[in-house]
Amino acid sequence: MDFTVLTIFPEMFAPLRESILKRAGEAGHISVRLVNFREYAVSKHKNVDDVPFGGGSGMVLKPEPIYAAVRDLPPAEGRRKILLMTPQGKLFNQEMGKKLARADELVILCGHYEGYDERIRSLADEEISIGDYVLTGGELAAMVIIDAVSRHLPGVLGKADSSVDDSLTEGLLEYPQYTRPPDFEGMRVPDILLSGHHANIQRWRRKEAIRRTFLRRPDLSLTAKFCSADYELLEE
Ligand code: 6GU
Repeated sequence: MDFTVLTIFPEMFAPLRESILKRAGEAGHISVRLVNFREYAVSKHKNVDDVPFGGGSGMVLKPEPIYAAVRDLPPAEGRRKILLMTPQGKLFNQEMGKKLARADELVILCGHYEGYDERIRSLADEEISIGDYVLTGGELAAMVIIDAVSRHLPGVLGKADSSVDDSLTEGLLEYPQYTRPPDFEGMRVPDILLSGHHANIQRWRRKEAIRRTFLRRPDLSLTAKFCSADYELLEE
């Protein structure tokens, strides 16, 4: 997957050069190209924003630099999607991350200031928000998208922790996990996990995942995928 990010703060993307995404880049599973669209500004002072027509506080991103940067992208080599990061976009979730991972190239437009000139929206295939709060800019949101999408690409995660096993792929929260020691300051690991009885452990984990989802995220429990075995499990 080739990510191209249009931003006036390319230095903000340093975190992508750590850990799993660093390895994914080195292995050629992903590439991240940062384009500073200020370089496409035409005015003497390289302005990318201006005051809003009609008045009001704050500045608005001008259309020209972003249009010029998009028009200057190399021709798409496969399926290219252009995403606009905005709190007014569709709320990002696990399923959207999985779908976006089917593209060959994602171009991510990051805004700043109070907003975008409305005409910038016509460049985008999709507008995406990462949650119902306002960030100072789209850069952190873009990194969230890059991370959540990359996890679904072949080779990025090892086989041992494939994204296929993500709890949210089933629409549920994760079951409780424990490691050694079995007794830490009187807090004991549930006996069933020490029993070695694989089938019982699987059932316990499924039940705890359902319980936790129902208690913490009742909204998710309405859309989770349940099977007939789940009903028996919950009647025990
Ligand atoms: Cl994508 N951008 C900004 N600026 N704020 C946000 C957001 C995006 N998603 C949630 N809040």
